[in-house]
Amino acid sequence: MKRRDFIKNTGMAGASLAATPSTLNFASLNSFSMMKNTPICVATWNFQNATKKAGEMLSRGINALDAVEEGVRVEEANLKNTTVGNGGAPDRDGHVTLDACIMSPEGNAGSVVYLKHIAHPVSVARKVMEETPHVMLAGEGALQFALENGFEKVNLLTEESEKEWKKWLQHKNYKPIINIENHDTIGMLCIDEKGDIAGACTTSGLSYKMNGRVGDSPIIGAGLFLDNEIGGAVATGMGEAVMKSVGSFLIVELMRQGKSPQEACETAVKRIVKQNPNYQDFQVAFVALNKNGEVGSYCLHQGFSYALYQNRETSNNLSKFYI
Ligand code: SD4
Repeated sequence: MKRRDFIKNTGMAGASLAATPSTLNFASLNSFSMMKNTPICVATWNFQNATKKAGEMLSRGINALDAVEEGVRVEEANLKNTTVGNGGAPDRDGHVTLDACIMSPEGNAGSVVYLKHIAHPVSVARKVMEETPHVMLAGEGALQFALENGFEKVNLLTEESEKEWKKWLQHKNYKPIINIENHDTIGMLCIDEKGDIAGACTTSGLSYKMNGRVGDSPIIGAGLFLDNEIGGAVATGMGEAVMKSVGSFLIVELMRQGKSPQEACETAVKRIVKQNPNYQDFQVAFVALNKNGEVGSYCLHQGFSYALYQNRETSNNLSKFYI
């Protein structure tokens, strides 16, 4: 008998087993198989166009990995979103450089950092995952790989973003404080009809960042992490704080130990507060989804929301916050 069949056949009996790490997984899977509210797609911020796209694909029976890639591509293509993909704000020297990553239910991962001229970095990350022996490609090499794989070279700096950058150049006030107004990174988690989880995260990073700066979003464990037996987490906000706490990995490991997605997100934000005396000055936010389809979210400053597709409907949901 296959493990999955065994799990199905044991029904709720498995859920009452003592909560050792290995039996926890059985418990999660058991209750998942009894759930009615999948598929689910959740994303940072009010990106309902993206969750709708991915959610509707999931509702048609498409797998989580394909859905999550297509979902975040909606924001990569959105020229009005100045922190993701095409139309993203440049660094202080005028280069638009993109970071993205993707993870599959099998635990595979692909990532690109400091990628220029390519409108859909998440799809390049997926190719890295599927067609190379590596996890991450950076800069020139990532661009070369993208072009060799048929991605089109485009100018990502829109007239609007260039205008804003030129305004910024007049005072060059470089204090990469992230607040509610200039957040827009999309991190997304999908759980498909089979109960498999995939995730992606894509951004142009902090506006007017130093040339060469890479944030948390393409770093597996920081901007995104998932374990198909437990759940997943995504981050947005000040990447440096998320990287120093390996936030998404932390949340998945806390869920493995039995915390709910909500409790795990709260613990991760409080860890960041403890590590950063200047926590008043920046925003971080996490969204997590467990194998049972439970969603949690927590942010440092009030104002973060997440988009959710569930029961074939999309909604915007205000996150709980620390201050
Ligand atoms: C970064 N975490 O590069 C990203 C920024 C972000 O909405 O989330 N912006 O640090």
